[in-house]
Amino acid sequence: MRRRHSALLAFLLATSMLAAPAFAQKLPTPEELKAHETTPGKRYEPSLDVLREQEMKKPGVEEGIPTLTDEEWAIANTIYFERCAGCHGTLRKGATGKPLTPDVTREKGYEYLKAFITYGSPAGMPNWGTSGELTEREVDIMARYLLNEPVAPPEWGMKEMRDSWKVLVPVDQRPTKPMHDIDIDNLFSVTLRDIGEVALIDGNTYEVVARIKTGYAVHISRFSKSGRYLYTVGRDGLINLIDLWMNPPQTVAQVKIGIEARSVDSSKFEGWEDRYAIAGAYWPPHYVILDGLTLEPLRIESTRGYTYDTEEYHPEPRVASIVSSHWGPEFVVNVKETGHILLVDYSDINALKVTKIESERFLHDGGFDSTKRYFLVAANARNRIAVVDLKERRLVALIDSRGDRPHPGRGANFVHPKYGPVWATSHLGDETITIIGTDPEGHPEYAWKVVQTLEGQGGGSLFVKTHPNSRHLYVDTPLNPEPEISSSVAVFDIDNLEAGYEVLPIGEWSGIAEGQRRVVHGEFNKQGTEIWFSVWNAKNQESAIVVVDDRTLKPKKVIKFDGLITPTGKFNVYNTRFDIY
Ligand code: DHE
Repeated sequence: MRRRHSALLAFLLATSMLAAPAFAQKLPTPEELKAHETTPGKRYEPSLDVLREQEMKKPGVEEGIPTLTDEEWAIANTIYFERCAGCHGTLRKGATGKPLTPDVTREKGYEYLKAFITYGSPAGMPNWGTSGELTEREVDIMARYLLNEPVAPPEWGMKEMRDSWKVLVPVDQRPTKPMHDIDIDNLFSVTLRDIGEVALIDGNTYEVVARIKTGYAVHISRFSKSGRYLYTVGRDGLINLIDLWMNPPQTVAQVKIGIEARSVDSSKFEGWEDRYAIAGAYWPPHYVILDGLTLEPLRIESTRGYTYDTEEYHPEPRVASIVSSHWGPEFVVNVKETGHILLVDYSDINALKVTKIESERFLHDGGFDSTKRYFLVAANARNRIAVVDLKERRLVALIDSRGDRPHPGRGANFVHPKYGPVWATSHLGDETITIIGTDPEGHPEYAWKVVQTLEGQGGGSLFVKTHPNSRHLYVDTPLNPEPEISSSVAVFDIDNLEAGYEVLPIGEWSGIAEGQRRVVHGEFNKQGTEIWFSVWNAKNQESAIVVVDDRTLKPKKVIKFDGLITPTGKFNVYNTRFDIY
């Protein structure tokens, strides 16, 4: 313990956090140690756990630079891509975190790096050592790793994509009508994260219709405008095209569009329904336009370029959320690190027109307002919401979200009794739920302003949800450190928001006693009468989906089946297809 404290003192002095030399005589107080702890919200950064599996060549020996054995090198790469690259960048050139290139790290030196990794910093670096997440040996390995030259992960271009592309059932061999009588519009595609599958569950009978092998840890499911096709994206960049007309529904095409990916969608503008798909990658930093019916990769566009504000070159701007405009033949592509919202016109992909809208850095997730004319996206590390008008194709507002790290998912649209149509988001870092006016015509005085904030159960929220047929606003908190909060959701009565929230103990309702029981991602059925929540436990523990009756706020059904492992996102065909949320 004493050794740790003296290393911390050296570190605090080196980082000028302690000004008075007299203070250096004392050991840090518990409050000072506490200030270096990092909240769960700040840990919610990309984990590049597919890149961590790539073999990356060890750099050559350099005089005066500590070396690593092959075993240590492999450990360091795994840790770096899993825990560090999200903030410091795949190439160590910086993202939300500082650059860790050798010119920087060698100047700081081994002792400094070791202390920094051990204790973290109030600016957001987690205290990996004192939290027990990294052992002393691992901290030592990481400090030496950072003194060495960074590795460059492989690129993934058209050749690799085409080599990975498979059409399993050609278009002319697919059915011409649905081959079953399932209510396709009320199906839910449920991510079974850690086993690389989605389960299709019938929203009327709660029966599992199919379990389909997909990429690893499917991040989202999106449906074609016709409702026939389901597109999934794995973290490993594998896109599956699933034909819901087949009996049972099955994958008809696949392509791997990159090494780390999170987003996919398909063309929705009138006349272009189901024609194209688009997928965005974290690594390599690019988006790809695909044939909507076969997934043939047609066009790759890099996002490498300059930040919107300081115009510095960024070598790896990740593609975050993508939505498909209903107002024109355009995809809306959000580029995280440079802060550009791209409107990619797909009407002629051989002469691609891209409108580059400057907004804010660190764009992440977002959704439409109720008219679908406006798209609202969180620049989460900047606590702002950018609003784009897809009719006039311009930025209309940048709004301070009034909380720490907005995380809307797609957000929640409802008609507020006083402010008219509004959109809501919760936050990762605190309990704030922010409500923004979205009706410039009917309620111009409230449009693009924060009209109200509510207090939810606490930080660690990922998703809010409601439905046009519901008068409830649901707020999850799966990343909250308190088990009672992470295993329950808060629900507000939209007609009486001031009354505060009611807590739904979803984890308890699931009947599961063991594990962390994180309750995540509410999704309504087609009718808007039920909302489904995942009870997300560890891979070796029992998980469940709890269906809540929206009218009574009581549990209606607990879905469990063999293989219901790590359920996370759930996507109802009808609501996702028409962007109803
Ligand atoms: Fe997500 C949406 C990225 C962690 C479940 N997540 C998104 C989107 C992005 C993203 C860019 C928007 C996609 C779109 O609309 O096109 N998510 C990231 C990350 O970078 C992050 C922080 C860390 C990582 O390495 O992935 C992350 N996400 C998580 C989780 O830990 C969750 C809970 C479980 C998991 O799969 O890892 C999770 N993210 C989701 C879900 C959505 C999502 C369910 C879709 C919400 C919706 O309703 O549309």
